[in-house]
Amino acid sequence: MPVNIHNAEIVLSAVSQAQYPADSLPEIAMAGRSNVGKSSFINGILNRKNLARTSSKPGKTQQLNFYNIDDQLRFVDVPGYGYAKVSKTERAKWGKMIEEYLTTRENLRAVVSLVDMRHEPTADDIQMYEFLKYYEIPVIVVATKADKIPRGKWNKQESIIKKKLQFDSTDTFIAFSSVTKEGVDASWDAILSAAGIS
Ligand SMILES: Nc1nc2c(ncn2[C@@H]2O[C@H](COP(=O)(O)OP(=O)(O)OP(=O)(O)O)[C@@H](O)[C@H]2O)c(=O)[nH]1
Ligand SMILES: [Mg+2]
Repeated sequence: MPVNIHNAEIVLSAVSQAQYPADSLPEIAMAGRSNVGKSSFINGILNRKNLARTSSKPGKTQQLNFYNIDDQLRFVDVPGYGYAKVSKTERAKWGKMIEEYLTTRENLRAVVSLVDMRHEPTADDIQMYEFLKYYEIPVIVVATKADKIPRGKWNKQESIIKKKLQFDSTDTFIAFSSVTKEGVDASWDAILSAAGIS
């Protein structure tokens, strides 16, 4: 492993461009529906319990949280979309914050787009994927909570998700579980390759 995962820490939280870190480290952002497991994914691949705050209540992550990984790359934990109990104003603020980051950030190398492996992608999931394709941002689709469905159904779920998303075969698809750690190695391979670290 070319990065030391024990050397990971939060750098800062930001709501707008002026607050982003100023250097040129490659960044990988985690996007997905609220409660899909973005923060758990970060903790899972870093083998940490609570570096990124998680919660069974949706809406836990409210700002862009930047994590420094061994001074070689950064993870950006993005607040989740599709949470019904937020006001229109809040939703518009979220939209602006994430759109600004995704469309202007030169450090961004790929987005880990997380979807729940148990279900068909939601309209929001599809919209996010289309948005990333439109801006030609490489995508790593991570299907979370794989531990909650029997292994025998994984292939079928993968097909359903890919079909719904109109999955581009140049992107990577990974079945993941933060409980069993399934998919950790594949995730690192995809992330390091996108970040240009070998
Ligand atoms: N069984 C199982 N539960 C998971 C998995 N990943 C996340 N969870 C649970 O799902 C809930 C939400 O996880 P978070 O990581 O906080 O989700 P998030 O996407 O960061 O949510 P927001 O910050 O609200 O956008 C928590 O109760 C987690 O324990 C997984 O792979 N398997
Ligand atoms: Mg979160």
